[in-house]
Amino acid sequence: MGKNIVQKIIENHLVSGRMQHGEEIAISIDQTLTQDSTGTMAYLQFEAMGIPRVRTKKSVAYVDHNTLQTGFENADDHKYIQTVTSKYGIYFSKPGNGICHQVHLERFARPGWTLLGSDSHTPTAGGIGMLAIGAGGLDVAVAMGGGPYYLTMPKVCRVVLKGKLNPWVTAKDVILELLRIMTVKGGVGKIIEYAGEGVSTLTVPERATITNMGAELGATTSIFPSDEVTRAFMKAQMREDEWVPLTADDDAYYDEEIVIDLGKLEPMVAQPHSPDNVDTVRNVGPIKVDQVAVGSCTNSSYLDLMRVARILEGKTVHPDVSLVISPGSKQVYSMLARNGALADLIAAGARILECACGPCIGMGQAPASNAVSLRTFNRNFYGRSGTPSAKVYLVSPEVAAASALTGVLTDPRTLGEYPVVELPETFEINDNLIIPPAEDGASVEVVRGPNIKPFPVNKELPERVEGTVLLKMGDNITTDHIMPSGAKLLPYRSNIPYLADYCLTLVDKDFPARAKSAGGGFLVGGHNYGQGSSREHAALVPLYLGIKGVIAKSFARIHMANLINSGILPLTFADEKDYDDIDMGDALVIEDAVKQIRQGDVLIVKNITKNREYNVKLALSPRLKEIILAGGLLNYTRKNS
Ligand code: MIC
Ligand code: SF4
Repeated sequence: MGKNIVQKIIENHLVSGRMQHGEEIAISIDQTLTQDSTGTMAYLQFEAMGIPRVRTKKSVAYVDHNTLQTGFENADDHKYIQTVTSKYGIYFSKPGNGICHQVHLERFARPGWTLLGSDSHTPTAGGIGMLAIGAGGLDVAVAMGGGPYYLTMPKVCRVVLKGKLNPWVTAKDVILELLRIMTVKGGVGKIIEYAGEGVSTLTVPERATITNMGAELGATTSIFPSDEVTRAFMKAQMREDEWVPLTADDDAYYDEEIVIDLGKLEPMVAQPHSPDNVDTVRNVGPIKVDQVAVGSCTNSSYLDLMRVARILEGKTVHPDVSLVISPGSKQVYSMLARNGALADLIAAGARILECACGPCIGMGQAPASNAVSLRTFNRNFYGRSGTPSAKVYLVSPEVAAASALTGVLTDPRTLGEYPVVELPETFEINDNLIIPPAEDGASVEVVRGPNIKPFPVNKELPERVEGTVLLKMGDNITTDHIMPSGAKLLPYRSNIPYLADYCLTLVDKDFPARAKSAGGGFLVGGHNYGQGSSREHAALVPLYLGIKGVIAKSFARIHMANLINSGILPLTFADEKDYDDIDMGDALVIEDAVKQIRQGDVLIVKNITKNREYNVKLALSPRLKEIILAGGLLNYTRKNS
């Protein structure tokens, strides 16, 4: 039997394990990326590992999240990252150079290679045929040190794209349709591999929009073939020599298949507060819009912004709408400036922000109370915009631009002729904001500001694990619930004690105080607990608050890995009905925890308050169990090195 693309890349990088669904495998990592909001922690952990120089083919540190400098904290973190990366052999992409995923796609991503990034949207590089996976900072630190990345061999789901998109229907609508079909947990344990005649009708940036939001499906990653379209993009980026073809064999096996007829799609919208709450723009109707935001790693490419510029050219944004635009990279930004499109955007009334994540992660541009905000981003989780009462809708740049003009949610097909924008033959190449590391790292002094505080490290798992249930939650709790971000909190990503006072406050504002006075305990969750971001703060902060275990119906992949890396037990109910039985305040105990974990995959949790017992699963590989028993990956690595 032939091989699919995923199997081909994994086989080339396989360090241990068998490529069979459900088995633990380890793969070598060619490149890593970090961004600043997860990077400080990743580099602190890398330093703690005591390795003198990175051992990857290329590692890049981006600064794109914390670029608002309302106090010294963010600038201090930038200094820390710039010096620590110079010392250890990592390229540093300065603030102003753009969003990590957009820049990586333009300048570094390579078909057939592997990339591990401390950001959940790392799969953006799948648009160029790279196996690109998001992970917690500690996993990325290990990969920088030359260690392999361990994962459970996912299923491979083929998404066959038939036909061609109609004018005004875009790559964003393709992935919104897939979210409608699969939901935010439909991709868990899977890699999405795109195929079919429709693939060749999509440019690399359009493919990257699709792989980017595969993160919202919960998928391990998403990938497109590498073909002549890929070659043309890489040529235009002056990187044709790095191109290789990559296709699945004709008789390749897939675990699942979904067919999407591109010609039947129409403009779509994800409604509050979940990326899978999808309907057509037509069905949702002309709701009044207060804010429109174009940008983020999903939709901030040259093509995206040129189309927006063409739509707005010679017109004026509706008086009741605030339109903000953040270009994805310096390359995009300067090309728009040179060809005059930037002037058209400014003239139409757009507020131009720097090329960074910006409003996508709540760094400014919080909407007004109860406002409707249309965004070309990938996440519309509750509270993420900085205004909990705001209603955020996710749309394509075309829908965003059309609606910015009319002041209501608008199907752009009503605008008439679709502006034709071609991929340029050559992009503007100027890597002057990517600073290479020092050749002699030993002489570089790492600068640490006062905002950088030590991070918590767990202890070996005790025989008896006990505590009360400090909070009981429902399905699809996001890492934005567990550890909120935004302009007020992101500056403290290297200060766990400070962040602790905000943990889970979007669910229950009294949680941090309760956890502190109880000295820790358990959390109970529903399905897909921890979906969203790769931020390991969503595990480190609970660890700091003394959380010993989370019992849920199911977990999102990266968050579960982060819990294990922190030595927090990620337990799933063997019988989901037991979820209904547990209440906040119940006292739980796991006796002989170490023995039980070594003996099997099922543990008994006693509910002392109710005098009941529950079976919970901890079905982990022997290596992961050892990590839990050692009190996390750092202790485990120290013990075994
Ligand atoms: C996000 O989109 O939520 C982020 C901010 O990029 C995160 C990383 C973080 O929390 O710092 C992600 O997606 O991993
Ligand atoms: Fe940045 Fe938003 Fe992309 Fe996260 S999703 S990397 S915050 S642009």
